Order: sequence, then C-alpha cells, then structure tokens
Amino acid sequence: MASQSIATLAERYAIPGVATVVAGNGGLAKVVVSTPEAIGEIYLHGSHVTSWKPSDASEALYLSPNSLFQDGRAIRGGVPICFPWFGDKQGDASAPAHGFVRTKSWQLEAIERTEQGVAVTSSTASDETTRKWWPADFRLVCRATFGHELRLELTVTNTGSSPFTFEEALHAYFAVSDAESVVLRGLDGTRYIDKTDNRTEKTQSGDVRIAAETDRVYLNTEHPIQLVDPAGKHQIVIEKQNSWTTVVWNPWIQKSVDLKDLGADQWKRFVCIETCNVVPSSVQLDPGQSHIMAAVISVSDAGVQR
Ligand code: TA6
Repeated sequence: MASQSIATLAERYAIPGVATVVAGNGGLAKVVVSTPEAIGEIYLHGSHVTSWKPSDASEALYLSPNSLFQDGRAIRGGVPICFPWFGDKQGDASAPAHGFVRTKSWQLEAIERTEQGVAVTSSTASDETTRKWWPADFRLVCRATFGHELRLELTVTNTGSSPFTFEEALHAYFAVSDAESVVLRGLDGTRYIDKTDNRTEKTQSGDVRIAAETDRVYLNTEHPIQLVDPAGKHQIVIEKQNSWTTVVWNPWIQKSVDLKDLGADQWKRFVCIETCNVVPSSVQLDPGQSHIMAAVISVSDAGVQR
C-alpha cells in the first residue's frame, strides 16, 4: 500500500481538538495527542512513541537531541519496537540491529477515544523487503494509548503457513535527571545475563543501580519495575503482560560518545527498561496464532521515596 499522505491521514483519522497527524522531524508523519489527561506523540516511522506526558507529571520518555529522523534509521529514544530479533541477528552481521520494523513506515489504522485515553493503532506486515531478512509472513499491530497511563500493546500474528519463532521488545528510554542516582526496584533475586561480562549469568542482589555500562537481560520475570529518580523527584512504574524477560540498559560514558545519535553526557539523561521476550524466552507462533505483549507505564512526581 502506498504510504498515506499526511493531509489524507489527518482528514481521515484526526479527532478535532484531541488528535491529529502532522509532519514531524524530518517530515515524518506523526500523530500528536493532546487531552486534559495527557499529551503524547507517535511517529508512523517504526510506530515509534516519542513522547508521553500525563497532565500531573513531567515527560516520561527520553528523546535524544541528536536523533536522526530518516528512512532506514531508528529514532534514538522514546520506545523503539524491536522485532523479529533482538540485538544483532544471529549468524548475519549485515542484518539491522533489533530487527527491521523500527525503521519501516507503518500504516495508521485508527485513532479512538477510550476510557483509558486516546488509542492510536498502527500496523505493518511482511513484504518482499522483510522476506530478504526473515522468510516468515507476519502482521504486527501496535496500539498506543495515551492517558493517565501509557499503555503499549504489540500484537504479532503468524499469517503464513509455517510456524515461526521471534523475539520482541518495547525498548523504552525513560527520562531521568541523573542515571547515576536512580534506583530500579523489582528485580531482587532475579537471574540475569550480563552482556557487559561475556553474557555471564548472575543473580541480582537488591536494587539495580547504574554505576557503569549496564546491559542486562533479566530472565523469567513478569515483575513490575519501579524506577525511582530522587534527584528528579520522579517515579515511573512499568507493569508487563505476556513478557518474560526485562532488559536494563545504559551505555555509560564512552558508548554515549560513540553513538553519534546520542552524544557525550546523554547517558545521564535516561535508563532503558525494556518489556520484551528475548532469548531464552523467544515466542513460537503456529500459523494463524497471535501473541499480545503489553507494557503499562505510570509516572508520578510526588512522594518519591528516597
Ligand atoms: O537494549 C540494549 C541493547 O541491546 C544494547 O546492547 C545496545 O545495543 C542498545 O540495545 C541500543 O541498540 P541500538 O541498535 O538502538 O543502538
């Protein structure tokens, strides 16, 4: 299907005074939502949420000031969608990191007012380009609901005639005042793969703090995560559904410099907490089957326990 023009999208899907479609950075189409409960935005490039700010709290998501907004490149920050693999593709160094849907242009399907907020639904599917990288036939639907909470639902459907196994992640960048001062609660005693230490498997002791490059896959956990940012007087809770792994990432100083769409000192401004199903918790779908993974994010600026 030809990509839908921004004016046509706005005419067809906008809700006057609530949500519309505009040209965002790089001229990419984005849906902007503004209600008494929250403001937010999502690009059709990658179905990429780049902002969510409930009316009674500060912006919850980090967006790099150096992010690119162009075909073939992922937006740095917000909530990239990783599918059908996470990180580098096993056995193919030429394949795009984190799969290929975060750089595809998704189709806008609906903008609806619901009890939970304004729901923006977009979709993408396998085509001749994706089949070059991954032979399966699939359809993805992303439903992002902007309200007092940010609710993200990713539905994967096997539209082919053979089973397939995939990884998926809502690779969320959460805004913090200083990554070194935040505390992540909810993973005490959980086993994790430490990707900064030759993928050694370890056990989390107590709260997670960022004191160096941090890149961990927490295993067999559906536990909610509380991100406490005492310096910013900010607290974020991430609840998960149908997700059995949680990734925590911060690039620290050198990687922040090396990543040109991040830049020096940007590592201080975010912590990634990723609702996901990655190895060893990949998901298998038989033909016709669907799987829904969800993250429900809430934020409060008051009463942060130190
Ligand atoms: O989620 C952690 C991670 O896999 C890190 O290893 C790092 O590569 C990060 O994702 C960012 O990946 P990207 O391809 O967006 O630069």
